[in-house]
Parts: sequence; structure tokens; C-alpha cells
Amino acid sequence: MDKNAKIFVAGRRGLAGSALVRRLRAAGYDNLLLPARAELDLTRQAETTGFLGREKPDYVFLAAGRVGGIAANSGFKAEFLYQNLMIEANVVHAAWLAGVNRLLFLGSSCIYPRDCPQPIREEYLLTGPLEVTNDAYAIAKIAGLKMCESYNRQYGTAYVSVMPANLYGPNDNYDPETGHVLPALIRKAHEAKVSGREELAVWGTGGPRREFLHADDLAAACVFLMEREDIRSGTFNVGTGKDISIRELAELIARTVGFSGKIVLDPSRPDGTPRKLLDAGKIAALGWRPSIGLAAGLGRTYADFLAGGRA
Ligand code: GFB
Repeated sequence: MDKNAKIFVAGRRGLAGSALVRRLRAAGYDNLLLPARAELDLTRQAETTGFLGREKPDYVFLAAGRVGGIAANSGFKAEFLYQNLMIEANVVHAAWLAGVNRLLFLGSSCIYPRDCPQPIREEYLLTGPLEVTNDAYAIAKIAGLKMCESYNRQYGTAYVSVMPANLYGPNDNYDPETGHVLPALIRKAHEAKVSGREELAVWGTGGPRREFLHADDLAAACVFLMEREDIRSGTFNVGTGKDISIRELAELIARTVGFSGKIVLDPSRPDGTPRKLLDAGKIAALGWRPSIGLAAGLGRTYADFLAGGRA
């Protein structure tokens, strides 16, 4: 990528998009297109086509989407499916119409079958049924990945897809009901500590295992792939190669936050997928590795939470 290249980051305020903007700026890319939601609603086709047709960026990072934790995913399936499909269809198609040759689409590890062999390789896509708590979101993300593949095949574009492990970091959603487990437990543990409560409620059995990736590592991987002009297609898993159980995560968060009370499991809430550890060997073979371990990343994230990054 030329340092003066015009780069559109869709979803610049989110966890992944804001990390991409930080990474691009740190690497010296200053010609960034970052329209506010009020200026450009990506669920609207005419606005999206008009914007990309006018601006004609050289590169597009598609990090916009409706996201949320297990409760939001299963409670708002219609919105998750509709909004993500609209955004992907509008942005990918409008990018092609505007002559954008390179685009990076962000998906999620939940696109893979629920009971996939572990660690999960990219080729396990569509080899079995999805997890029901997030099947609507997963179907939308699979559609986005297939759009990239199809446009490459029919029109010769170079659109790649990245499937990250469970993300965390600055600008996360710390809402205890709609957020993902890591930010939700940071908030709950912090509030339990400051109000002197004895118990921290953890949903499910505590047994499911998750792999957590800091958003700054994801952004580094995405910029790495975009800078490789020889990478013109394909799906790339991005993770750390390590997972932990939800109970272990809750204990680690309690230590990080300084909450010394009891962890109480609530099995009336869903567990979701038992395990989703990614095999990130494909991007590793190109020479990219993550650099932020979970303990250090959690410490940084709690500091960010305390500093007010609790959108
Ligand atoms: O992060 P999370 O909401 O999403 O939940 P998924 C992960 C695990 O943590 C589940 C448990 O087993 C939850 O039951 N958990 C325990 C909690 N306490 C809490 C809590 O206070 N809040 C939350 N949210 N969970 C999402 C998908 O699945 O992962 C999305 O719904 C997306 O599609 C995302 O792909 C990465 O990992 O289960």
C-alpha cells in the first residue's frame, strides 16, 4: 500500500474499526476516509454507492456491522441478519462499481460449524450445522465471505476475508446484557468491587472455551494482509492459538480488577458453542504472529475501561 493511498475504514468507531484506524495512522497512512454514521448509513444502498463512487478509495477495510454477545445475538436475530447483510451487500457491490480492487472483509469465528474439529481450519466452513445462538449473524458473515470470493471469481477483484477469534480491547461494548463475555465481566467485576458485593454472576456452566484476540493484534494482521499485494483472495483465521474456559476467564478478570468475592455460575443462561479455537497456521505461514497475551491485554483493557472507554 502506498502511504498516500486513499483508504476507507467502514466501522471506524467500533472495536475492530477503531483499532484499524490506530494501526493505519501509526504506520503512516494518513489519507483515511472516515465518514460519520450521520453522513453515511451503510445499510442504505444509494448512499453507499454514491459515497464510494464519489470518493473512489484505493483500499476498503469492511469492519462495519451489527455485533454483540451471546444474548444480543440470539435476542435480535432479525436485526443481526438484516443489518449485516445490507452492509456487506452494499459495501462490496459499491466498492466493485467504484473500481476498488482491494477490500478486506471482517467476519467472525462463529461462521464455522458448532461441533467443528479443533483447532478450526479455514476449510471446515460449511461442513456442519451452526450454533443456534448466533446462526443469523454467522449466515450473514458467511454471505459476506462468499461475496468476496464471488466478486473475485467473476470480476477479478482482490477481496480477502479475515475471521478473528473473540475480540476485545478499547471501544468495546461494556453493557452487561448485550456485550461479549470479556467486557461484560470486566464491568460486572468492577461494579461488584466498588459496591462491595460478594458475588460475580457468570452465565452458563463456565465450561465453554474461548480464544481471545486483542483488537490491536487483529488490526496488525489486517494491515499486514492488505500490504501483501500478492495476497489476492482467500479467508484467513486470526487468533492467538490459545483458549481458556469461561470460568478461568472470570478468575483472571477478578484478579485483574481486584474483585475478591465469589464467582457464581448461572446455568439458566446459554453456554453457546463449546469451543472455537482457530488454527491460524495460514497467516502464520506468511510470517504474521500476534504479540499481545491475554493477561497483558486484559490489564490494558481494564485501564481503558477505567479511563472511560466504556461505550
Ligand atoms: O462472548 P459471548 O457473549 O459470545 O459469550 P460467544 C461467551 C461465553 O461466555 C458463553 C459466557 O458461554 C457465555 O454464556 N458468559 C459468562 C457470558 N458470563 C457472561 C456475561 O456476563 N456476558 C456474556 N456475553 N457471556 C459470540 C457470538 O458468541 O461470539 C457472536 O454470539 C460473535 O456471533 C462473537 O461471533 C465473537 O463467544 O458465545
